[in-house]
Amino acid sequence: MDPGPSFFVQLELSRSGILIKLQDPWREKMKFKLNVLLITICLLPWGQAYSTAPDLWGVLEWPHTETVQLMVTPGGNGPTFDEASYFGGISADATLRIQIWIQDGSSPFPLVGFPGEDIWLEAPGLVPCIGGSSAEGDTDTQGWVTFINPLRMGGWMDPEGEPQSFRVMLSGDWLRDETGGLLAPGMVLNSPDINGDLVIDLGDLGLFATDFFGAYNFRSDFFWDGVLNLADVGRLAASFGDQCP
Ligand SMILES: [Ca+2]
Ligand SMILES: [Ca+2]
Repeated sequence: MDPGPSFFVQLELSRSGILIKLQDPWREKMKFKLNVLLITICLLPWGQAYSTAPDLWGVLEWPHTETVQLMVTPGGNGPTFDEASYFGGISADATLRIQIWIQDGSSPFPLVGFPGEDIWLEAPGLVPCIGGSSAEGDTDTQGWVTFINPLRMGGWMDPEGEPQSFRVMLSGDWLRDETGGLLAPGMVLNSPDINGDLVIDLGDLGLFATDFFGAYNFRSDFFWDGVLNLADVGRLAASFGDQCP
């Protein structure tokens, strides 16, 4: 009785992938076609695995131990990062430098030329214009990006809210450091666009008046000193009418 064709399957592990050999001693033609297909699959390099799921991590240069406040506006007419302040209106250079690394086996190397538009800052309560909180340039030859120019955003963060809620994002995921910790500069942001509709107008003036004549609220404390007075009124007035470019 004819036992029919029998197949052998052989697996080989190599740097270029897993080689699967299917052998059929009776059907040489089919074996050839299968081998062409399988060898084509095997030629895909291992390295392509991280092009879809890269192991990226970052380093945040952040020397501050106190929380830093930064006022933002939709039109980008707020202070620069190096004009930020600690509580009390004390000047603080909050220039944000971030270095991004890619892990290839045991040896990491800087992620060079990564698009700045895919690196951004976000927190609950903040509303960016399109691209308004992204890094302006791509990562440099050492993997660094810098945030120094005004963000284009409205809304506000609650300083009493979740710690580390102001985070660095990379392609939609939280960027973490080598040990898995969040990259979260200790900053709180507010904006004369209090209601976060990306234009500073009478709607915001009404909310500001509510805080000014009522209970203190951080959202209106643009000159961050715990009181609402002419310094805050001045910042609101200076940005009235501001909107996304
Ligand atoms: Ca508004
Ligand atoms: Ca104030």
